[in-house]
Amino acid sequence: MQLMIQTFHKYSGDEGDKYTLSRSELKNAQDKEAVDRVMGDLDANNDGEVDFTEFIILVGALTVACNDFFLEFNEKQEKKK
Ligand SMILES: [Ca+2]
Ligand SMILES: [Ca+2]
Repeated sequence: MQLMIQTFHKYSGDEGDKYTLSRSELKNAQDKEAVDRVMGDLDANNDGEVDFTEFIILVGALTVACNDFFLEFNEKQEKKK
C-alpha cells in the first residue's frame, strides 16, 4: 500500500495538481497503449485527472493490462520474504 502511494505521488507531482494524475503523467507511469483506454474508464468524474481513489482502481486494471510488469514486481516481493 505504501509503495502504491509513493508511486502515485512520484508521477502525480510532474505537472498541475500535485495530487492528481493527468493523462501525460499516467503515460510516464505506464507507457502502454492500454493507458488511454484505462484512463477513460478510470476517470469516473471526467475531470481529465485520476485522483487517488481512481488510481487505486487503476492499479487493479493494470494488473491485467501490464501483466509482465506486475509479474516482475511480484518476483521481487517474493525474494524479500
Ligand atoms: Ca498532476
Ligand atoms: Ca477524475
